[in-house]
Amino acid sequence: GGSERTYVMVKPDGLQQGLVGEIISMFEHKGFVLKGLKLLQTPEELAQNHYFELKEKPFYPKLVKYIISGPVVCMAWQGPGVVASARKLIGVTNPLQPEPGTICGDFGTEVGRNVVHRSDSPENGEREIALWFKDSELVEWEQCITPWLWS
Ligand code: DAT
Ligand code: MG
Repeated sequence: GGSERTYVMVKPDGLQQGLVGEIISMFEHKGFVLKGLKLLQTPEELAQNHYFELKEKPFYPKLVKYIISGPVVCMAWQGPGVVASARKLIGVTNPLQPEPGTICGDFGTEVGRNVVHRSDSPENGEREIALWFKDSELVEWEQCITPWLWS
């Protein structure tokens, strides 16, 4: 429904490539509502917690090291179908199988440098937003254009 939320995070390589503005614009232009936004140097424990499902994978240590290698930009976006839309707009996980016109397809290089994270399900969206944001960092507000964008 309209209150669906996803967690989007520009990864350290995305910041180095100057893609923060472009990624924010993409979600704004699609009529989604920004509910949380911050620049963060990620504590190692938070990175480990975010990727806990991948703990046993051989690439896990490298993945955690990469996420804490520089600042990230954390965002919570809300709107109808935002989880699936974010997956489509950002593209598949592996930039070596690029989907043209997506952030990951156009700007990512390899699976370990894929520019931006997006939640893979509404459940993980809520889990990740709760993990990366304090309640006080999530803002309740109404975007006045919403009734014109969504019927
Ligand atoms: P997604 O973020 O699309 O849900 P995932 O949960 O499978 O994908 O993986 C999370 C991150 O882990 C992904 O952004 C990059 C890294 N990763 C996944 N598979 C990998 C692999 N085979 N080698 C290196 N890194 C990998
Ligand atoms: Mg995943």
